[in-house]
Amino acid sequence: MGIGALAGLLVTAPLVAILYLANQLAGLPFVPFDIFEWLVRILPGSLLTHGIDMMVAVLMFLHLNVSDSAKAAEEGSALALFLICGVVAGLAFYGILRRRTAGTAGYWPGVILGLIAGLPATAMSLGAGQSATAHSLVSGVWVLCACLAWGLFLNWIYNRLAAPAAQESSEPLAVEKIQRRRFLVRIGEASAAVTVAGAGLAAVLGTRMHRGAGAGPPGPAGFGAAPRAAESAAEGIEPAPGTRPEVTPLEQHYRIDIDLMPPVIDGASWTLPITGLVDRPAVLRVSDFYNNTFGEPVSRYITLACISNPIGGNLIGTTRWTGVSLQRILDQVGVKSNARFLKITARDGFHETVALDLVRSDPRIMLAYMWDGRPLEHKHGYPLRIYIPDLYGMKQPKWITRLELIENDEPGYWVARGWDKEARMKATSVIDTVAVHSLIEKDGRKLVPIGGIAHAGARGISKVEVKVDDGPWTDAQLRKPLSGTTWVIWRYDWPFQAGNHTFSVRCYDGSGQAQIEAVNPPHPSGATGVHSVRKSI
Ligand SMILES: Nc1nc2c(c(=O)[nH]1)N[C@H]1C(S)=C(S)[C@@H](COP(=O)(O)O)O[C@H]1N2
Ligand SMILES: [Mo]
Repeated sequence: MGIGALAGLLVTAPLVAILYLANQLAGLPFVPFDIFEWLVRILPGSLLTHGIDMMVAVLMFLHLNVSDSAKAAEEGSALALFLICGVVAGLAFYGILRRRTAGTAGYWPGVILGLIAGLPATAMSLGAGQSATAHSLVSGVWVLCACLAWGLFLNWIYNRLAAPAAQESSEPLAVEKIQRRRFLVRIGEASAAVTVAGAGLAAVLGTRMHRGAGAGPPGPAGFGAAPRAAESAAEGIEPAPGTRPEVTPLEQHYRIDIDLMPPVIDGASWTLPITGLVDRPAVLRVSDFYNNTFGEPVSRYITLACISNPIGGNLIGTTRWTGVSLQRILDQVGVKSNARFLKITARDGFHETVALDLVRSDPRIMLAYMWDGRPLEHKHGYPLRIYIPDLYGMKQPKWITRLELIENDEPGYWVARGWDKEARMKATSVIDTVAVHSLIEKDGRKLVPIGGIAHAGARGISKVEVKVDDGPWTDAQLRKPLSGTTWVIWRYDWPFQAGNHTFSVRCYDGSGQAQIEAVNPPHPSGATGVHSVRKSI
């Protein structure tokens, strides 16, 4: 039995490497990721939620940056799952063959195994998978052939191991055992060699091919620089040393989506049909946005946060968004009087529905095509995503491919999976730094700068308070935010006292509403609770 599992592993590992190499070189499907994505889409929401919570908790526990490691952890899970499937398949295959046949049964079992694994794998790759850029016929044939080869190899190893026992071997038993062991060692070596060489080659060639292409897609030739944001730049107090940057560098901005590999959309052939209950159905193109078909675009600093962000987590970031007010675009197509909702569909199957009443009441709701003055990066939604103030990211599709005006509400992707229907951002505040090494002297007193961010969606922040140990809540200073839709940087200069201390922070939104101090996990409505930091000074 153990042999079956081992053979499964030895045959599946090189398969992963070869699939990866073909993916990097020819854009053929990377089946382990495709299967994982397929699973993510069909699993019940509650299970996924626990999975996500657990992953975030483990990463935070390991002090890994959640925004960097979340995708890596998912990729690791996808690979592990695929290998486990290979091991189980090997186990089952050998178990069945041993029971059914004395000796070998030729290669039919391998072909059947290849088909049993290959047909669903092909379907998942072509259906849910986004790893491939090659033609789907080529992709399908490739996956099927790869799975057949995998089944045949397993079969071959079985035959080699089973054969001597069946043909009344002339060799003494001990010799036979040694021969089998030697054979397994050779297979192990070959498997390791192919795996390492394939993965290594893919890594080298893959990065070479993608370098130069840069992180982001090219904008249409000659698009102008994005206009500066209308709002004034932040000013006032200096952030305490160690406070996160007020504008998140793009490469540090978190990424969350249901995809292991983000959809890569070709801007030249992308179209955006606006259909349903409209007077004049339209089809927009990338050039409509860059050529200002809808008039001057708007730029605005915006803080985006994920509803899965734990208290003090990294799934939050601020950058300058450029886009067109959705009101303007809807005015162009003429919304029929019975239309009450806008359904937004994305390339990856993600979708969300927005009430038209909300769109009419808020001209800031925009279709955004640039971040930080450049076309959206592929992973952040190129060519188009929506911005809806005050709501968590789960309500705001990237990679938009269709807008449809409809009469009745439909739950969005995550709403249908048990998350909050409103998904209004919770007020939250975080201590980024207790800057013990940047003591300042004021009026003969030593002060420790403490600082961080406070955020309450588009409601703004009116007050931040800091508490040390069991002392009183004391007002922090607020820096003028970059806009009404970003976090606010706060600072509190604390009179130095040696010892072991607990620092806590809480905030109030623009209307004076205090943040919720009761501890709640991210699911289903966004985390609440006070962020605290312990430090011995
Ligand atoms: N098409 C699509 N859009 C999506 C998602 C997705 O999975 N698919 N995830 C949403 C979630 S949950 C968040 S938090 C934001 C994150 O945007 P970012 O990855 O650009 O930071 O994208 C939102 N838009
Ligand atoms: Mo999210």
